[in-house]
Amino acid sequence: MDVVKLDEIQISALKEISEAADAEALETLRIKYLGKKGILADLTGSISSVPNHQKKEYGTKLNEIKETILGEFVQKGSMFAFGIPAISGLEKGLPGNPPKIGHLHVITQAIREIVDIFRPLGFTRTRYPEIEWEYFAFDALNMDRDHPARDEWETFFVDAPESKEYGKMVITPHTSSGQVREMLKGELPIRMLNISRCGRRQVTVKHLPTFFQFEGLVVDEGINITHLKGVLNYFVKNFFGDNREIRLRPYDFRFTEPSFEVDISCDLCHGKGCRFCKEGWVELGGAGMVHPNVLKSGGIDPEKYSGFAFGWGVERTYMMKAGTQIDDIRHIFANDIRFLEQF
Ligand code: FA5
Repeated sequence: MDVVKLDEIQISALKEISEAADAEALETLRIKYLGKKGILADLTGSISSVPNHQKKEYGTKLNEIKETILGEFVQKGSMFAFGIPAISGLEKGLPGNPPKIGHLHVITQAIREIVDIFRPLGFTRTRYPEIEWEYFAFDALNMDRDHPARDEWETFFVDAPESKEYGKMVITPHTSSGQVREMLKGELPIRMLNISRCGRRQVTVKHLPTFFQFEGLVVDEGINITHLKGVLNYFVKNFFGDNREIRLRPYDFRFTEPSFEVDISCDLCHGKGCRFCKEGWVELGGAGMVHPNVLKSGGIDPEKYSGFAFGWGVERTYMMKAGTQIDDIRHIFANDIRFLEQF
């Protein structure tokens, strides 16, 4: 038996298969060629009689023929059974269909970028609970139980037993809840970057019921307002580029004194005013020097130490990056792939 003979067997097998009139005829042919005592089994058995120097070539050829004939049986069988050719895995020359590869959600990308910008300044990323006690969200931040400023946070309350010490359970309305938790760790100096999910009873083009904030907190000896301004400027230049402007507006957060709201010129309308920003500026978040009462809640001596803090919305901050053109914050978590794959 030589290799030329193998070719002839393949030709006649393919011809017979193509002429098979029905499934029964095809099965007879299958037994003839591929059955236990079929032609190909015979040829495999006779390999011992092939001269040694031809054994390798013979074996390879025989395997190829088996594969080809088997493929033809599958195709023809599929035509008889389903009226369509089988999806063949045998066309080795064709390029495959590459699997679709996704990418990180735009907010995950933004969070990673924010962390990377703050890391060289010594900020370490932390994350504090999304379900929080009123105490850390408000009381410890210089807002007593009945203080009217709490209303601004439009808080979701959790239907759970109240704690005598810590009050009601809430969905944390801001990352500032992590400030006193961080101080209570008792490690000074502090350079915290707390990025966590927050919740508020708000839905508009600028507000989501659940969103992310990133909160910086620095506590050390001799920290003053120039450090705060320096860090904010450093972040803004790195995140938005040199050409964007920020402005600080005096504000009255209870946990910082003095306090500011930080605005950035709107990239959608370049400061002219649009449906998103209305007057050319968009609020990114708050900032200020940590109030002495907050340091005291965290067991830190305000005579010796001082600090600054800032808390900004991740989505709002990302939306104000040049060229993102997102004019409604609600698109970000609507999970529409057509929207998300742009970023
Ligand atoms: C605060 O939450 C303060 N804790 C910020 C702060 C931290 C001040 C440290 C001083 C020191 P405010 O409520 O303004 O402040 O929210 C801060 C930012 O979070 C907003 O400017 C906005 O960017 C974002 N934000 C607030 N509510 C929403 C919301 N519902 N949807 C999306 N982003 C929001």
